[in-house]
Amino acid sequence: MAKPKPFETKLGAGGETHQTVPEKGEHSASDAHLTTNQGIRVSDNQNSLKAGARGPTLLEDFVLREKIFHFDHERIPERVVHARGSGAHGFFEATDDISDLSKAAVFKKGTKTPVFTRFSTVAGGAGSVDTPRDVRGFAVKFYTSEGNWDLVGNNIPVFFIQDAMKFPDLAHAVKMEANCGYPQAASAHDTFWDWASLMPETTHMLMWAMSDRTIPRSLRMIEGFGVHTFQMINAAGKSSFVKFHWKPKLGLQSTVWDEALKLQAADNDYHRRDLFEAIDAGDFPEWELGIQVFDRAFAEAQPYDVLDSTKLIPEEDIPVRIIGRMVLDRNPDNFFAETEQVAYCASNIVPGIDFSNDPLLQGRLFSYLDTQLKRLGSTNFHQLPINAPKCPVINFQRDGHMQTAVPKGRANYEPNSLIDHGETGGPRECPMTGFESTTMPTGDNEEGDKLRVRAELFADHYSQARQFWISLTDNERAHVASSFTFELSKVGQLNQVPPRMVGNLRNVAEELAQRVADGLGIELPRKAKAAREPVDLEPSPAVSIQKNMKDTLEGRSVGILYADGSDGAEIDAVVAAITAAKGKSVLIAPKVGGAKLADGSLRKADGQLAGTPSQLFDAVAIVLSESATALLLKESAAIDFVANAFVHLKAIGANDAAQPLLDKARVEPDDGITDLGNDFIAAAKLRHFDREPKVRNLA
Ligand code: HDE
Repeated sequence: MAKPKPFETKLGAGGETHQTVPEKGEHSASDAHLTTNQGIRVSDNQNSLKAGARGPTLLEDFVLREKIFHFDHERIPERVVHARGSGAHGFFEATDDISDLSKAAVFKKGTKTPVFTRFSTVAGGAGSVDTPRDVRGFAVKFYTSEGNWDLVGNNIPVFFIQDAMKFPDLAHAVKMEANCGYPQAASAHDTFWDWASLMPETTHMLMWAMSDRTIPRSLRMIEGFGVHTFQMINAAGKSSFVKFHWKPKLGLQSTVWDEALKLQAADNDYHRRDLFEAIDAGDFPEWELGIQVFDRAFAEAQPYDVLDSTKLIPEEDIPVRIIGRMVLDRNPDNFFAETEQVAYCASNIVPGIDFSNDPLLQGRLFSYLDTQLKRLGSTNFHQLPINAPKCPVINFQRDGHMQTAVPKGRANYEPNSLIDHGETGGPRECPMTGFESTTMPTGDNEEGDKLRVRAELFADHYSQARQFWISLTDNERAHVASSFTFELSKVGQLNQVPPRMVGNLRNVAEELAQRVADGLGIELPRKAKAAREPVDLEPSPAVSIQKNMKDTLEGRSVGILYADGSDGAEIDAVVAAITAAKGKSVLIAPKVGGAKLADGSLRKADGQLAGTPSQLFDAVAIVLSESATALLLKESAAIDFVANAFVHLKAIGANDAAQPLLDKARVEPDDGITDLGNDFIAAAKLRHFDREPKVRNLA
């Protein structure tokens, strides 16, 4: 008699179900019929069963009841934070030998590991907009040969709080207000700033949150950070501390605030669409994975605590060593099944990586597993195809809601003598290769006393916030000051909050505090007493976006406005130049169908002017005839198209005939305003921050 086998699942085991609807052209005669979930063919999917043509609907109608029953339960609770997100499949490839640091198979040079990555905003609900001022989640599930590793990070290297105890307070304060249910997806309101101004430890993160990092141009152009200090463990059991970094191949790029606001109006799904369309078109977004590696001696020599998530390690002190790359090359087939049901757990870790004693990380280790039970409704959520490891899963956990596997035999306990362990080995623990928590102490509480305290250096809330401020360009500093001013101006009822916040900012930079106070029209308040006096650190240019931007059109798009009478050759030349520079062209005409060119031919448009404003693009080209220009001078959408491109600091290339439109839009000459030749392509690769003082009061 065959011996019973232990329970084993593989990714996709439950995936190909009878409910899979074939793609077009894949139908066979037998699957071209609708059925109920019990497989019964449906004869009529238009009409419910009634007692007479005008009579009441009958309870007997199991087809109707099943259809509506399923519909009624189609939503699961949205994530309590990070509800709105976009995901994609891809792979991670280890490109460097780091066996001296980690024994994890995922890091073995040349190894390719499938991943599923989900980007998210934090505060808004699942149906909110893509471009609010907000931190972006950057969560990667690595389906490694040794089990799933989830690196659940953000696009900012530090966090608001130091201890998990404060997380529910942070989330409650930032999300829509408890009584009225607004604002959605915005931190600019009373409760957030009330809380933040009372929590000086948020200051460093607030500096990042008020910077252009939180209004990214594209999810393909953000960095990612593991935030906490982690450990890597090599085959000899040696531990090293690491911080994880994702660096986008397309470089960092943000929008300006007015543009981010206008993007919300133009396209709620701007980032989701951008990611999906890029992958669909074969322009696969790519990031390098880097690590900062350090030891205990380094950690102990720093003026901050490496276990404090409100602190970073300047890249100038420990350069980021690149150890691999991630390419996202496949869109999800089904948003719900994959992007919605993916369940990241900060506690998912593999041998060769380990946690640290960061008290924020420690709290996360429980939270994610717990939340998945609420969201997905079952302890068997790991069996969903998007969550299932791609290596064997063998254990004696059984039963539970929606158990989709059918474990065979009597053996559901360990140890047992029911299973033949033979050569293949049995489901026993594996001391040699299994995950072992490192025994190396990582904190300073090696005696193990139970204490509700924070380590001493956690009390420095301002030094790195100050370092961030002095590391930015003048424009970036102006943006931070304006963001604080804007956000605090939205504090409606709590008059004590803006001065309290500005009092905290005086510990960061007097100049910043003064600018915000002036912007708010308040007296400079008393400086808040720092829990620990900040120290002056060297600037860290790595934190600036503008100092690290890439001069490229790759991944960027150019909107080309044309109209009746435009010269086809001129359009073609611009499109060719953009394509050669690896950019994308989008043709926009005043009418939906397109426009009749000078030679009488019709050129189809990709978008109509009124619905395709310039905030959707990185640069614009205006190719018009004199007569079309004259008509467009009376068209506000055309004037806005040019004027917004100008104030959003984008390159504008125009032919001579279009000049009156530029004049009407109050475009002033600078390096970003060109004809349609090569100068335009060079200008289109950049944002023209030098222009900013002309279009915005940067005081
Ligand atoms: Fe999260 N976080 N978090 N978080 N987080 C969640 O898990 C939580 C923290 C992050 O695309 C939730 O599945 C606690 C830091 C991302 O599905 C929840 C604490 C960082 C995502 C949760 C933190 C993050 C989440 C909500 C403090 C950056 C989205 C739904 C102890 C390093 C993942 C869910 C996705 C999601 C709890 C702090 C990043 C409730 C308790 C720090 C990217 O479990």
